[in-house]
Amino acid sequence: MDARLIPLPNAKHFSNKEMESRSEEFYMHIRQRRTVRDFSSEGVSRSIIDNCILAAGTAPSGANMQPWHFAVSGQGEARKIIREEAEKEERDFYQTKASPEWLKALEPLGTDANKSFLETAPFLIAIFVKSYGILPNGSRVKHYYATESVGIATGILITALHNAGLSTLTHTPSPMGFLNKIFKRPKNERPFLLLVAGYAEKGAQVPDIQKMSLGEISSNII
Ligand code: IYR
Repeated sequence: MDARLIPLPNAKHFSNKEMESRSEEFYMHIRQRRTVRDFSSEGVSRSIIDNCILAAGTAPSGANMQPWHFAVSGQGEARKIIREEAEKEERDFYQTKASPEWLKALEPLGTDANKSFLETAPFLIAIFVKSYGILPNGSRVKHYYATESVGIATGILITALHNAGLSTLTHTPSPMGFLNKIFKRPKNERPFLLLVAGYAEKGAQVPDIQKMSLGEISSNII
């Protein structure tokens, strides 16, 4: 047995009453998160984005391999290329690749191949899954549940950005291979999604959609 264990730092024991109000307050806060497509170009400090990435990096991961990478693009020349590459894939998606069923499912969201937000928003965070690690001597380290781990980290990142007061858009151009080239990421990293972050534009509109009720998303057995 080689486990190195320490006492749980900052252990808490809230009363039921406290947890009741904390959980409700958090729900009231997170339910205000909306995916936004109209971004303001107003600047946001990089340190805010860094704090949110640090929060994401606290996510649990298979064997603590932390198989994620967050590549950040501020307002710069790369933006035009990112938009062009993404829109190329998106046109292909909307015009050729997407099944009628998929297009029907997207209809209520009002999305199309125009991705102007990729140039407008102050930050793009390209999230990569490290399929395997590489040691300084070049040998490979196996990663476990890498996709699940990065999904959890991304959820924390979106929550942290919302908590900071920023809006996000989880953008999934497909295929996303071009992100490796633009963000100069190695072969062992696979693009997971492109997160757009910034202030929502004044007067931004969002789809009139609802989240499911507790009874629809949850069940009990005794
Ligand atoms: N990637 C495309 C299409 C798209 C797919 C899903 I699933 C969405 O929830 C929204 C859009 C795009 O970004 O437009």
